[in-house]
Amino acid sequence: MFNDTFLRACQRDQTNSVPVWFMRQAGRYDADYRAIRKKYSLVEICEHPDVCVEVTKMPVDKLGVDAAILFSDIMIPIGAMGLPFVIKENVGPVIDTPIRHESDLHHLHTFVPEAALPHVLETIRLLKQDLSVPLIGFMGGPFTLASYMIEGGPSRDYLHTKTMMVSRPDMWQQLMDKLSEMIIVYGTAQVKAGASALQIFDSWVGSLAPSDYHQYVLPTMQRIFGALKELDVPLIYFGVNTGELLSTFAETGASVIGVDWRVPLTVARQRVGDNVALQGNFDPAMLFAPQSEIERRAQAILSEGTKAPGFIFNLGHGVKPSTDIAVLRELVAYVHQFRLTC
Ligand code: 1CP
Repeated sequence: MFNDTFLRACQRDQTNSVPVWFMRQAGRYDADYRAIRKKYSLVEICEHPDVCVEVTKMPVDKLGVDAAILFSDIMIPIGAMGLPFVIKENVGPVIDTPIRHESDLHHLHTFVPEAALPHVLETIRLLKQDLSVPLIGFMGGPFTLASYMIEGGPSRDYLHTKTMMVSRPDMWQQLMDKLSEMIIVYGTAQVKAGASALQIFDSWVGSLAPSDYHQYVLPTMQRIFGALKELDVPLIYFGVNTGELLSTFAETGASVIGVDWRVPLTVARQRVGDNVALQGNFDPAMLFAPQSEIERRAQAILSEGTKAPGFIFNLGHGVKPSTDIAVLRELVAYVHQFRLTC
């Protein structure tokens, strides 16, 4: 039987239980996953649909979550746009030839998903036949992708990125346009192949002041969500440290807004209004707390989150690789036994 609780909560419909999934739920915390990673790199997993299907399904089978998220990375389409990257162990994506000059932008190709990433779409088609829960497709957000492309890797202060944004707004906009085009066609291709929802990970956009977000990013997000809305699937928008941006996030056209643990859900609800669902916001570091403390915090999130229709339990950011798989399993069971009173 197909479990549609996650989709119903995204649409703010009534559900019998609160759906739960975890960002970065692919099993870095799991020995079976680590065994696969010994044989294949991250990119190689994505290039082998049979392996990619197995890895995507693992958390559904092992944890009992209500949604699967495609195993991939936000940088995969960037490589396919002609900007090569490598994933460095314990660092993240690294680009040797970052975008710094106008001519660097001209090297980026138009992204045609079926031609560039046929194996990703094949993986989604296989998953569609196989899964008993909805599949979430995803893309990076334009600011977050731009930050890797301009900095050349992870950054603390996004100096090159912010400098380009304010001193070369023309170049910044060209990059935003190229990325929004990629995000729209890639999201569309993922849904056509079988994804039931899309999440945009704009993980690092919370580094911007609200006025800068409004001026340099919001129009691009409105263009993206405006186009993706035609697909008629839930559109989730998430970033870290975005408390002060939440009211503006409600103007992007996203139908679900992800919240991290720094903002209480009642405050988040006031900021986003009643026309969107909320997703979050358990602090992933608190998965290392004693079981009773984990349950106390989960209970608080559940009672705050369910005050209005449309709540999906998640972490406030990704699962840490050293998390105990049993703790994740127990947390899923705890969320599922919570009964909605509203
Ligand atoms: O090779 C490896 O195993 C390295 C670890 C790894 C993995 C498993 C990376 C490198 N990416 C991924 C897969 C990945 N990335 C998924 C698949 C599903 C899952 O793990 O459940 C997803 C959803 C992502 C998304 C992603 N990649 C984000 C957004 C979410 C977030 O964590 O904020 C970001 C920012 C990236 C970039 C990235 N890729 C990898 C790392 C370590 C990072 C972050 C680097 C940084 O801190 O800047």
